[in-house]
Amino acid sequence: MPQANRLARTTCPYCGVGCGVTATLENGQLIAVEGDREHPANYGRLCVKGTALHETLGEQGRLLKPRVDGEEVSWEQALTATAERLQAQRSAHGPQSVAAYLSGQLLTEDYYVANKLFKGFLGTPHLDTNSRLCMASAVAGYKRAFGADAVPCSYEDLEEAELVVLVGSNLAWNHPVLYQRLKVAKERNPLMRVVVIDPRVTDTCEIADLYLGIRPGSDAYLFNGLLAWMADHQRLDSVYLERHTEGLDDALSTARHNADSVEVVARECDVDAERLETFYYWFASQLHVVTLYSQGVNQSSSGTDKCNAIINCHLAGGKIGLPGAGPFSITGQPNAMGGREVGGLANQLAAHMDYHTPGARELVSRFWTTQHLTPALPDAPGYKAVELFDAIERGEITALWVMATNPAVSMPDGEKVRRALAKCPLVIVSECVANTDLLPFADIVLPASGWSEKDGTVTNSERRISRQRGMLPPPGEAKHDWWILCEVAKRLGVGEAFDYTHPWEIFDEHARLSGYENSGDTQRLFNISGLAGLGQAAYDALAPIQWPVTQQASRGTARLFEDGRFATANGRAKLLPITPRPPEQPLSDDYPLRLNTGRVRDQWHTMTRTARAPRLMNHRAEPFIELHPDDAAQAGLTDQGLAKLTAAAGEYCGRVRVSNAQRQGEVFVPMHWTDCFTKQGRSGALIKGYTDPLSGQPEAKQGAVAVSKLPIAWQATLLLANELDMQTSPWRRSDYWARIPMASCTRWQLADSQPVADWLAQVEAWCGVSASLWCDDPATGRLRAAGVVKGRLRWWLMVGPPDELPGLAWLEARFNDATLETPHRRRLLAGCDDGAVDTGPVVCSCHQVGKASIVKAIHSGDTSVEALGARLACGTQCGSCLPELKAILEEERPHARAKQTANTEVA
Ligand SMILES: Nc1nc2c(c(=O)[nH]1)N[C@H]1C(S)=C(S)[C@@H](COP(=O)(O)OP(=O)(O)OC[C@H]3O[C@@H](n4cnc5c(=O)[nH]c(N)nc54)[C@H](O)[C@@H]3O)O[C@H]1N2
Ligand SMILES: Nc1nc2c(c(=O)[nH]1)N[C@H]1C(S)=C(S)[C@@H](COP(=O)(O)OP(=O)(O)OC[C@H]3O[C@@H](n4cnc5c(=O)[nH]c(N)nc54)[C@H](O)[C@@H]3O)O[C@H]1N2
Ligand code: SF4
Ligand SMILES: [Mo]
Repeated sequence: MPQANRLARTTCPYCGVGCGVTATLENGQLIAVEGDREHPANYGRLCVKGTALHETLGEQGRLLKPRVDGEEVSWEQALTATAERLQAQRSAHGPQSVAAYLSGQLLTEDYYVANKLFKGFLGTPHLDTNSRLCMASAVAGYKRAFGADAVPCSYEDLEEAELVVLVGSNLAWNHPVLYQRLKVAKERNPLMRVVVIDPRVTDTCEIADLYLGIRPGSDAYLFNGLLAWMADHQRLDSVYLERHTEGLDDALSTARHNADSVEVVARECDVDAERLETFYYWFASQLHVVTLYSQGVNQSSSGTDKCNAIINCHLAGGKIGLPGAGPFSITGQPNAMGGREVGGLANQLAAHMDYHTPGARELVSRFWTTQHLTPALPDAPGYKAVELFDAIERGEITALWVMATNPAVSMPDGEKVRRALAKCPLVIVSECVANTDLLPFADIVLPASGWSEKDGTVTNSERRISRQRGMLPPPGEAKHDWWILCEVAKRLGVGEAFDYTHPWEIFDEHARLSGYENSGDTQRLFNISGLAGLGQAAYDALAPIQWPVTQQASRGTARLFEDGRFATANGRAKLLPITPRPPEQPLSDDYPLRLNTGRVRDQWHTMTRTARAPRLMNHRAEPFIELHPDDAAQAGLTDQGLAKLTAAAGEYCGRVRVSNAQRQGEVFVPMHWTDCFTKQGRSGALIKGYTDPLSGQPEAKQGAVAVSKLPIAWQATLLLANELDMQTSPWRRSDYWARIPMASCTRWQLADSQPVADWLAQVEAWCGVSASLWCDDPATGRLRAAGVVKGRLRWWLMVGPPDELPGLAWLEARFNDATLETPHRRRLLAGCDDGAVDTGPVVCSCHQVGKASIVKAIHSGDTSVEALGARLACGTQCGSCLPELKAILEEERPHARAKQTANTEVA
């Protein structure tokens, strides 16, 4: 008998906005998701990644069984091997030879247990996290200024601000729901202004009143200049500075030294002086200013300084601790904040205490009862991510446990990291999916449960703790990360400290530690002791709440520092003297272009989950290289051609996107593609491992590369029935390939420098199925062919550039036909139904609306996104494509008008 639908509330596992999700479960399956209307992060909204969550689930492609040395084994064998081999490395090389590399995508409970096991009981400080690549500079900046890693703001502050400054943040794509909230607030408050500071014109600029397309890496000049300007124009809040801060004189004189006039700053930042001064004027004359910053600031060899340059300006103007004001570092991962809270960075201990916090080491030892252990809790920080992999390469660290991250892709100096992984005697990987670039390096593979299966908490960008709830059983033998860690702890002989039976017990311990001997003075700000002792039922029912949560603040805390007291020893916030530094990766004759890397709207990091939802592959299907028309022309590149980037550390191939959104001399590549999806498209291979000296965060936004045309003799598109899509696919030997999973087949884009003499023989050799129908044009080298076996379409091939492809939906559907009907069979080479129109590349992922349909609607009179939405439904669900719709409108309107005028004239 079918069970009735059940609704469950949980939290989205992607970005740091931390949206509440309501999931519909039917017959043990999660069949739909929508935004939780009561969740204070999103009030019912979801972005396109969130709305596709249920399409990423299912057993296929998941890791189902543990493996040791490539063999599937029982959990008992896997856990024993993990414990024994870790122990063996420790005995042979000492506790500090063992390391863990964690992730902001673990739940707080998983994270807490890992940190406690490695630092507390294995006695190694070498436990770091991918948040090092992400938030480390923001953390270091806050700690220097406020004495604690404390995000002062709430999302509401963005809505209440009069001026919102977005620095190095493509909010429209990367925190889409927050962007939507900001956009609505701006529509409601016509006085609100938005400034975007980013070398690239991004979709976020859609709502910008002012855009500053600065030279990459020059942000510190810009904010130093602002501080000096405020001082020169009597816009400092001297009362606030006097009462609540220190360090102004130093900060100001340093700022004046290197950014003493608008002209100097305009030159350093390569922006128009008048526009720059407009920004200064706006910032200085508003009290309610939020500066929201992200990876364009953090991922820099001077990221911490840039964060402080921003914070300086807020302190100097007293624009903090008020509604609608503050320096707001927006977090990337769903639980980067939770990881910081448990102490998951190598320079932290636990509960926001670090090695320099007086008495912290003794306190944590007492709490964990590790005082009498040898080795004891480490007394100095461990290696930060880049140093960690260097230490592995040196042979100093010999055992590494990686959880929920993929350093083989996301670390800078990718080839070096891979060498280190290959060399490391023991690599343990906890992972959900069966295919990643990291798994081939693993000696022990542990299948982990994933979103919808795991149970625990995450903290979003505004310090709000929400529950992720387990709704489905993990597939195969996959287990929860905390459980795996506890079982290994038992086999290492420290089981009594890890005898948890449910995540609520772990959360409870974490909450108690945060309040343990915490006198409540502001120095240990991270305090959620108000959430201790919940018990399982209250934990399960926990409603989203912002820390600190204490007896005095039992309903959480929306905003910090309202009383002007900071978490420093003397309670004062610090302004810091900032000397701007250029990027470490030098441009040269060999590598003359500045490389920028980042995200695309519909993919999440290494695509292990988002590529499982075919509609998310449509927006950007292949790795790409975006560059300015002049640079393209100089290198002889055309839009949609193929090109290669070369850097000192490695190479990258992708499809060319010629774009005016890029500054001249700069290229942008996405960070998402891996060896699972393309031949050579890992951005990490191009970046050197230079880091910020304070935070250890790598300079992922400022590489140096050269671009050249990829020499090719042909391009082809091969669609394959999924059964024929093999790991060893021989077409992978082509100079370029990109694999694009679709709903009922797999698409491959291929290109090579060697001509193919006989395509029909070639494709038969590749697929083992000969061509049933084909047509070719020897004059142009174009060919279309298809292989049909017993009435079923097995493959479809087009030799020619991909811009000649028909829309692929019709062809894709043919792979589902049990027997191809004659009319369909006849249309196979055309690739579409008779008279069918090509809808073009997908712009709106939610409703799968293509560009050609949009252009057609504009030409027939639609002049606004609303009109397009009414006609085609595009942009009416998550809204992420609205900026792109607007851009197409801008582009097409003149043509449409011309056409309409012409029509009128004819009439
Ligand atoms: N769709 C999607 N959303 C995501 C993610 C994802 O993978 N996909 N990942 C999540 C994670 S973990 C993170 S950390 C966030 C990141 O969110 P963002 O920080 O918004 O993402 P990025 O695209 O890496 O970089 C932001 C912008 O910085 C700009 N930039 C580069 N150099 C400079 C510079 O020198 N100065 C300034 N001012 N700007 C510069 C880039 O051009 C880019 O537009 O996104 C989160 N959200
Ligand atoms: N060039 C360049 N490099 C970058 C960046 C950039 O902008 N440019 N950005 C950096 C930033 S900000 C970030 S955050 C990183 C992100 O980079 P990564 O962390 O390496 O990327 P993900 O794909 O998110 O990796 C998460 C892995 O964990 C698995 N997983 C998911 N959930 C679970 C779970 O619950 N348990 C376990 N055990 N596994 C799980 C996923 O399948 C996936 O393989 O990349 C960094 N690298
Ligand atoms: S905005 Fe972020 S948290 Fe919200 S639905 Fe999208 S990816 Fe998930
Ligand atoms: Mo991140």
